[in-house]
Amino acid sequence: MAKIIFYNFNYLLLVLSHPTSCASIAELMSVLFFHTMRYKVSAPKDASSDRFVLSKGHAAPILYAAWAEAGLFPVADLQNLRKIDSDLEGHPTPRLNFIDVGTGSLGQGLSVAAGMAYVGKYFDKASYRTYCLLGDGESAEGSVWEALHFASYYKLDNLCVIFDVNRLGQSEPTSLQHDMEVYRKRLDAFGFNALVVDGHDVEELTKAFHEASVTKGKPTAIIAKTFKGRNFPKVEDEENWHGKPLGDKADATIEHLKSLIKNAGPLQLHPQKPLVEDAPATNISNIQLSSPPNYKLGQKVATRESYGVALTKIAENNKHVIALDGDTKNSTYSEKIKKVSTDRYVECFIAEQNLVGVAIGAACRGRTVPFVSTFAAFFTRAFDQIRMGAISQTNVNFAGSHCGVSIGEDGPSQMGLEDIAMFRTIPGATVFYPSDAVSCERAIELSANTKGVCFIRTSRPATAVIYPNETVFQVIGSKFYP
Ligand SMILES: Cc1ncc(C[n+]2csc(CCOP(=O)(O)OP(=O)(O)O)c2C)c(N)n1
Ligand SMILES: *[C@@H]1O[C@H](CO)[C@@H](O)[C@H](O)[C@H]1NC(C)=O
Ligand SMILES: *[C@@H]1O[C@H](CO)[C@@H](O)[C@H](O)[C@H]1NC(C)=O
Ligand SMILES: *[C@@H]1O[C@H](CO)[C@@H](O)[C@H](O)[C@H]1NC(C)=O
Repeated sequence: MAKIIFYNFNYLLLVLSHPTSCASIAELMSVLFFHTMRYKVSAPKDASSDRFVLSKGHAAPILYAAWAEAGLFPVADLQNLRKIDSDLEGHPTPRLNFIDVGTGSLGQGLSVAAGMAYVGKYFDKASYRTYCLLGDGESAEGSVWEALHFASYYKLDNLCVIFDVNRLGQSEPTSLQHDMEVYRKRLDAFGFNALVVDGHDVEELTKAFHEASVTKGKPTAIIAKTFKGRNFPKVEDEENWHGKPLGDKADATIEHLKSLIKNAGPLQLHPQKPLVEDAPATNISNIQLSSPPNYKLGQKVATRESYGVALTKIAENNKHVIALDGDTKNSTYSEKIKKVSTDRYVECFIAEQNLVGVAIGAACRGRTVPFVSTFAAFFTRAFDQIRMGAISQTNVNFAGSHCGVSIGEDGPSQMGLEDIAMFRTIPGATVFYPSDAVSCERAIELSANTKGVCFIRTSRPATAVIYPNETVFQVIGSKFYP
């Protein structure tokens, strides 16, 4: 088990990339990939398979080694790690067919995993589980705690979060080092089934993952005490080895690791349950407004309101359309989707970075068509998540309201002033700035069918309808006032 993967990942990792960050999670990855998780190697993004998000994306080499060991591609291909013509980059991206989302900007993976778990529990209502592995250093990010709060509030018992507490960050020890009790208390307070384990003990890990799978009503956090550079002589638990090749220590380290490999055969403890193929089929193509725009020329309507109207219409047309918002639903009018079904709305509260991450997770594997809304100004604090969304090839639609100075008396803190510039820097993004209710409804319909990040910018004040109901719009270009 643990021994097999050790073998493959070491010979290349000792030379390149982040070997010590991989070594601390060798047993965790082995137990997850060869004992606990259920997935199809023949279809790595199968709808019913368990999900795995490596939030500490710099440990990508061990993830690649795990999939190679599972049989997805030849072990020899691992030699291409970090080569200019290889997709086996230093951090994972969905250019690889077994990766759902890009990670590497730390602190974002858990929001995405929470989005996947929310969809699994409440929309797909399927058996698959979601696993997310984080570094302890990365856990200082506020977005991690936003995601933890979201996961426990929505009782995501199909989510298992693993903290690799290896004591060290990049440039110095982490703030909490190996104070496992502080982690346990915090996660317990956040509503998790919090388990402290020896992260290098395969049997203990097996039991913890089993406990996670039978714990109902709350997510589980496995807080694994580990050592960075585990079993690398004179490197283990030492500072100054983050992201460094082992150089002239590599050969001796590989020999030492080989001497530790004892093949005791497969673990009998809590044998892996078979994959249950119960995720429903989805069809998210050709989404249409359930009825055409219905306005009179000159009628005064705010585009934020016609956003809500259009969202409701496409939600009526396609059951996979969902809305997410951060406590601004009666300003952005996303709350209108509740008229179709209250279930189609996901309240993410005032935590915009997590809001965006959850939407990116919800869009994975084409399970849903998310529309995520807040004031356009507040998307700026999630710029990194949006940027990573583009790297993740996400199809999330962003609706930002209260654009420009026209909101008036509320003042500049509420005004979307940077939003167009921000979304225009996102590779492959489509920016819609509809000028009236008719064009706004069509912009929503178009964005539901447009790949990549879409941004729809809406206004607060009521403005005159200028286009006849039957006007046809398309992506690219603009229309002149008729
Ligand atoms: C948002 C962000 N800040 C900083 C970095 C640079 N960085 C990459 S790895 C790392 C240390 C991570 O420490 P930890 O989470 O403990 O992971 P470990 O490698 O120790 O397993 C840092 C600071 C980053 N990738 N993303
Ligand atoms: C998906 O739905 C669209 C719109 O209803 C329809 O045109 C298309 O044929 C469907 N595709 C499949 C594969 O069922
Ligand atoms: C479209 O516009 C006309 C003229 O403003 C209006 O009378 C009509 O009710 C609108 N609705 C539809 C569906 O045509
Ligand atoms: C939103 O709803 C709350 C609760 O009903 C209400 O107090 C508040 O005024 C509403 N805000 C807007 C902008 O409509």
